[in-house]
Amino acid sequence: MQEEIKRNRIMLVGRSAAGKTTLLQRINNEELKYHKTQTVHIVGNFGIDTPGEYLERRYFRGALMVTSTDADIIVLVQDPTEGGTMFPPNYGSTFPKPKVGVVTKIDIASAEEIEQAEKFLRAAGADEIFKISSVTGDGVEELVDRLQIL
Ligand SMILES: Nc1nc2c(ncn2[C@@H]2O[C@H](COP(=O)(O)OP(=O)(O)OP(=O)(O)O)[C@@H](O)[C@H]2O)c(=O)[nH]1
Ligand SMILES: [Mg+2]
Repeated sequence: MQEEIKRNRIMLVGRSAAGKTTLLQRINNEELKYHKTQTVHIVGNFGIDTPGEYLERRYFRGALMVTSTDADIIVLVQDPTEGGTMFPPNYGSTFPKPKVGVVTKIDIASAEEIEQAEKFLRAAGADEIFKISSVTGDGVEELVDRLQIL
């Protein structure tokens, strides 16, 4: 008998333009196409995409908490070219779930920017960090393996 492997569901959190939707498109083998995320939406049977505003505005933080109950892993998404972070220190502790940090856009970021982004994610409470480019696909396979979503 074949053993059923449990597949995880992930919720992506990060500021506007961090690269959440594009990463989900890449994982789901969709054409990379920019559209602003206006509300929570489900991608495939594995991804919960959220709008950047849910992190940026205090008013929406409760919505993220509620949405996260359906997720097995919280993915904190950081754009290294942002020049700062929207994640408060220890932000991840609001979610009693494993937290994986993802540095996006490594195809256009400098080594220093990537290193700084990693520090932001560690400070936010990411247990592990992956560095990826949704454009070139670098690092995406390793991330997907770790998340056990496909
Ligand atoms: N060069 C490069 N650009 C990227 C990468 N990932 C995303 N982008 C670009 O960054 C912009 C924003 O990406 P989105 O994926 O829409 O960002 P988001 O986090 O979903 O933003 P909201 O929906 O506003 O919360 C788009 O123009 C993408 O093409 C990447 O890995 N490399
Ligand atoms: Mg989006």
